[in-house]
Amino acid sequence: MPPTDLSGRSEGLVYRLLQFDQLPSTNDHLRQLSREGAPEGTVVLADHQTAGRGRRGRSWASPPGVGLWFSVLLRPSRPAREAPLWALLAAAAVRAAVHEVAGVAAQVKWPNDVVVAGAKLAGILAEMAGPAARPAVIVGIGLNVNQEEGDFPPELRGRATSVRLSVGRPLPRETLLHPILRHLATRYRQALRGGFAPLLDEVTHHSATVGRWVAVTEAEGVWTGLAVGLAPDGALLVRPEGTGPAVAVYAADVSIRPAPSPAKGGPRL
Ligand code: BTX
Repeated sequence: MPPTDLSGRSEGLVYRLLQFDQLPSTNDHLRQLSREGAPEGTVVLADHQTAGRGRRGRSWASPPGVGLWFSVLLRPSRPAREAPLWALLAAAAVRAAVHEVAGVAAQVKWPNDVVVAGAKLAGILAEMAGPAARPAVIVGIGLNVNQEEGDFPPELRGRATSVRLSVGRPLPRETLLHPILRHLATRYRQALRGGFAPLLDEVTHHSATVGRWVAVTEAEGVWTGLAVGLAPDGALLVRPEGTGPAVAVYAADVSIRPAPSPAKGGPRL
């Protein structure tokens, strides 16, 4: 079935919104449209993804009727930075929108999640596309809106949440879509005009990670430390347990862990 075209303009960014009943992955479909020259602001939304993706080949549960599964094409005029900053930009927009529309007290969990009390409400998959001379960024957003606990696969129960579970009532999904696009456009314009510093301040302020003890899982192994801030390029700065200067963490999984006992003498904020 051809997509429904629900286009509009938000904060100076012209959105061309293509709505599908079902796609394997909105990121993959938008990548194809990007190759064919789709303009900045193209949005691909699917009611259901049959092969929704997270990072590193992980899958993203995207059942019909309950979530917002969509991808936005950006073509930044300044040199495109790597994915972490774009993922943080989208996470900040989702956090602001769910707070504004539904009063959800959400936080940004570095590098690409929005969480409520530690449970995953939304995940972002930001991917670079296109030649270096004309870079494109595909920002995929998966937001759980109306799932009840039993709607999540067993392995996600207790680790995933939805707007409905957070506020105790269902919400029409479209009431969240346009606010997210508006908050995304505001932050995008601001970043292009004046850089990412205000975004990093916002993310730090609403962070579930900065100021917490974390376990950092990298290809080489797992280590623990205190997350002390964000670097200008979006890396997470972690001071290893014991001693030493903060290390910039880029491609890793980070999980929150309890503070070590004082006897171990870890670093302080
Ligand atoms: P991630 O790799 O950080 O997280 C993936 C992990 O999150 C999974 O391994 C699983 O443990 C958990 N998970 C899977 N589905 C859900 C869910 N619905 N709610 C909460 N937790 C879940 C996160 O990757 C990035 C996800 C981006 C998804 C969007 S949807 C639109 C776009 N298209 C696409 O294929 N991906 C993006």
